[in-house]
Formats: sequence, C-alpha cells, structure tokens
Amino acid sequence: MVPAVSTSTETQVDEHVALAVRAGLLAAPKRLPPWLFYDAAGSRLFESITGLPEYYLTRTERSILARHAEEMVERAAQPSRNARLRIAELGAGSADKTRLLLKAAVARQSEVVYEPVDVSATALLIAQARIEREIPGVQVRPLAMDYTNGFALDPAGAGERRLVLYIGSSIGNFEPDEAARLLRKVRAQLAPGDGLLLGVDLVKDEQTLLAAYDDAAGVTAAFNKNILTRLNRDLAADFDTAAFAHRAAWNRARSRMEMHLVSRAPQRIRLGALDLEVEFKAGESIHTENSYKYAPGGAEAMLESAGFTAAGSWTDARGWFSVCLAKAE
Ligand code: AVI
Repeated sequence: MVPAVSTSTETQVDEHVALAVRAGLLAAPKRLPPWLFYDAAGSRLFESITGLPEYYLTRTERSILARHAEEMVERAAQPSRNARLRIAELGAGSADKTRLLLKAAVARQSEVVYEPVDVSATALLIAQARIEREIPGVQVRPLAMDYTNGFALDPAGAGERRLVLYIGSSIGNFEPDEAARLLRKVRAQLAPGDGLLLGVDLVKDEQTLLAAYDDAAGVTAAFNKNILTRLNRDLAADFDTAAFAHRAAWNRARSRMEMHLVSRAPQRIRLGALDLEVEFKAGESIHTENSYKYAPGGAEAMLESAGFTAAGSWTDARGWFSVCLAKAE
C-alpha cells in the first residue's frame, strides 16, 4: 500500500513519482524514468552540463541556430511572405537558444507572440522576464504544463502561421514509439502549412558520445546520481549515492546512449514512503536514460510518418547535430 503521507517528512507523496518508481524498481532489469532527473537540483546540474567542454550538443545546436535562424524563420512562414509567425516551444526551460529565433522573427515582422510550454512555472517566469527585457517586440504567453501528456494551443489567428520549436535533442529521450506519438500530438495542434522545428543529435564516433555522457568533471555522474538523492527525499528512501557508480554506454544496435547507476556491492534499499525493499546484486544496474542518436535522414523519416513534410534541414560543419524544419501536411 502507498501511504498518502510519508512518515519521515510529513510531506505529501507525489503519486506519479511513487507509481513510476515502484514499477521501475520492481521491473527486471531495473529502470527509472528520466523525467525524475529534473527536480530543482537536477535542473541546475543539467544547466551546468550544457556548458561542459565534452557536452557538444547545446553548443553545436546554438551555432546552427546562430547561423541559420533568419532562413529558418523565413522558410517557416513560406509560401506566404506576408504570414506572421507565432512561435510556441515545447520544454522551453531557460529558452536560451530560442532567443536567436525570436530575434530573427522580430527582425522579420517587428512583433511576435511566443508561447513557451514547460512543466516548470519557475523556469517560465525566469525565461519570460529575460526575453521581455532583452528582445522588445516579443509578447511572451507562458503555458505551465507537462506537454508529454498532450497540450492545447490557442488556434492561430487569421494571417498567422504557427511554428512549434522542439529543440535541444529532447525528442531523443523518448523511445521511438513514444517519440512518434508525441510528434503526432504536435501535428494535431497544427493547421496545414504550420511548421515544426526539431533539434536532433546525430550518430558520431563512440569516444565523443561517451565523453559527452561521462565528463571529466563528473557533472553528468552527479546529475545521474541526483535521482537517488531525490528518491531519498521524496520517498523516504535510504540510497547511499556512493554505493552506486555512474555508467554511460553506447548501444550501437539501438543507436542510443544509455545511462545507468550500477550497484557497487550487494545491498538492500528501503523506500519508506512506498513500504518497499529492493535488493541489488553487485554490478546490477538501474537504467535511467536513453538518448537516441539519429542517422542522417532519420529524423525526417520520423517526421514524415507523423504527418509532416520535410521543408529544410541544417547541420554543423562536422555533421554532429541537425535542426529540421517540417511542415504539417
Ligand atoms: C535533455 N536531454 C536532451 C539530455 C540528453 O543529452 O539526452 C539529458 C542529458 N543526459 C545526460 N546529459 C544530458
């Protein structure tokens, strides 16, 4: 039975967290869903990851946007030169890279409505204040919600064309069937001719991938282990984070980077709020994340099967990352 109140902290247990953790730790092999990473501490650690020398993703995508934002925005509005773009963003977070696209949209049409969607109301408030201060002409209309459970945008007005941004390689954290389902949900919010701009990480040499998910400073290890600290706090668990090792692995057959937490010794963990005890063998892992890497053309094929037509794609000189524009059919 899941008690409504944890006895140790007297705080309410989040049922969504409780159900996911119970199912994941009772599964064979053990797993935890990656959305558990993003409590306040985990979100801060992720922000640090994006600036690490080994974590090429954020820097590379930013360089692509910096170079091609004007063309992306113009192409999203085509074929009508007079259409005004209205920009929504899924999982906007700090909306740092988005500012490049918003600046290009303001240069094109003087004013733009920007609808960032994110589960964190705090991240949205911070992003709104920064964007309104730095880019006059952007009207920010934040939507605090978990877009993975579906979302509803106001219909675009007459003469407006919607562009949805889903950048940052977040699509890669979904299983292929979940990613396809999410893209179909996005398609359902769009009218024919509206656009989706998708950022995806591409397959590359294994050494580069491994370093990106197991950096020398240990920030990614801390990010991975923070999930255990979260369970200690939220579910009155007694994980010793030092008793687990961070492991990053390239799964070539499935074209994904994996992150695991590997038990260093046999141990038994108690999760008080779930009234659950879980046994670990030495070397047994909890699989915490997949990060899919696409072959060239792979993202376009996924977009086409979700009801979009490819309308452009941009990459960097090394071909490490791709930003694809697709139009709703
Ligand atoms: C948020 N997401 C795109 C990141 C990724 O690369 O899959 C999360 C992350 N995991 C480890 N480092 C960063």
